[in-house]
Amino acid sequence: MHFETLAIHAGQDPDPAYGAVMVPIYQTSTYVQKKIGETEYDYARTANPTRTALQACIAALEGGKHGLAFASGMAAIDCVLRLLRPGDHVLASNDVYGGTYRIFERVYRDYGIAFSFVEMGDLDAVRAALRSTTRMVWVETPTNPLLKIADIAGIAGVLAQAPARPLLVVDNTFASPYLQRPLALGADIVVHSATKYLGGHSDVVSGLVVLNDDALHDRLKFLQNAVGAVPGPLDCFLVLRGIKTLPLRMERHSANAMRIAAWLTAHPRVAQVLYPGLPSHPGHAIAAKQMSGFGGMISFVVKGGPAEARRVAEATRLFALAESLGGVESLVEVPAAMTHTSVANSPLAVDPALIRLSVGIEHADDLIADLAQALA
Ligand code: P1T
Repeated sequence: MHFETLAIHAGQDPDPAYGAVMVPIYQTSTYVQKKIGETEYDYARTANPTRTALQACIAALEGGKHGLAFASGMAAIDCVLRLLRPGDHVLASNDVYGGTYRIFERVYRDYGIAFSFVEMGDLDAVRAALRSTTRMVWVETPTNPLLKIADIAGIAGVLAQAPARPLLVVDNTFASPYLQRPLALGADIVVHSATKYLGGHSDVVSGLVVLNDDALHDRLKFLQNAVGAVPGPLDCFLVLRGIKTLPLRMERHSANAMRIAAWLTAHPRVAQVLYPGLPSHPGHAIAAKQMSGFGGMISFVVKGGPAEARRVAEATRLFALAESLGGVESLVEVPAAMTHTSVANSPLAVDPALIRLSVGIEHADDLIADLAQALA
C-alpha cells in the first residue's frame, strides 16, 4: 500500500477487545497470565499493545522489517550505540544534533569507543576516514543545524568495499520517512527522534529505531528490555496519532519552508541561507535525488553577528523562541546558545550568528510577515 495509507493503518487493526478503531492506550504495567507463561503480554517494559502498534507502523513507513520504540530520541540512539564494544570506532557526520555529540564524547568515549567526524557529503573523505576498527558510520542528512546533505546510497557503496563492513546508521529525524527512506538506499539502521515530525504536535518525547536484520533486531530488542528506556503507552498513542497526518504535514512544511528560504535569500539583512531546496545549496542535487521534498528546517546567518542573531530570534512573535522542531507551530532558535551548547569549543562548533527555523504549517504569508518585522 501507499505511504499515506500505511501512515493511518499499519500495525493498527481494530482492537480485539471491543473493536476500538484507534489503538487504545493500554495503561497497565502488567498482564494476567492464564497459566505461567501462557500470555501474549506479561510485563509492560517488555512489550505493550500500544507500543507494538507503533513499532509495526514505523517499520512499515520506513520500509523495514522491525521497529523499536524508546522513551526519547536519545534513548533510541543510546540503544544503537550499545551494539559497540571497547576499541570500536564510529565515523560520524561533522554536523550533528548537540545531544548526539554529547552522548558520543561524554558518555561512550569513557567506555573505550573512539569517535571521529567527517564531511559526509564528500565520499572520498569518508573512504579515507575509515579505520580498521570502524564498526559504525553515523549519518545525519539533512544535518542539525547546518542542513548538510550526505549521499546515503553513495556512502553505502563505499562501506560495501570496506574489509569489515561497518553498520550504516542514519538519523532520519529531519526528513521523516515521508521524505526519505534510508533503508532502501542501503542503510542498516534508521533512528528517529519521534518527538519531532512523527509526533508532530510538540506534545511528546519519543524515539524510534527501524532495521531489517533479524539478529541485530534480537540484540536491540534484548537491550530495549534489559536497559528499559521504553515509552509509556500514552506516548506511543500520541506518536501513532501524529503519524496519521505526517504526509499532509510534511507537504505543507516543505512548501512553506521553500517559500521562506527564497524570501530570506533576497533579504538585505541576511548573509546566508541554508536550505537543501535552494538550487544554490551544495547538496541540492543529492537531496533532490534521495528525498521527495526538502522538509521544514531552514538555517540562516544574519548580518551583524551573534548579538543581532539573538535580537532577531527574540523579536519574532509567531515563531516561538524554543528548542525542538517538527511540530505544527513554527519555532526559532539560536543553536550555538540553545540546542548545540554541547558542541561549543569543539570542531563541530556552530556559528553564533546562525538562526534555525522549524517552519510550521501556518500560512506562509503570516510567517514571512513575522520574519520581516523581526529582521527590521
Ligand atoms: O530530544 P530527543 O527526542 O531525545 O531526540 C534527540 C535528537 C536526535 N536526533 C536529532 C537529529 C535531533 O534533532 C534530536 C533532538 N533535537 C532537538 C531537541 C533540537 O532542537 O534540535
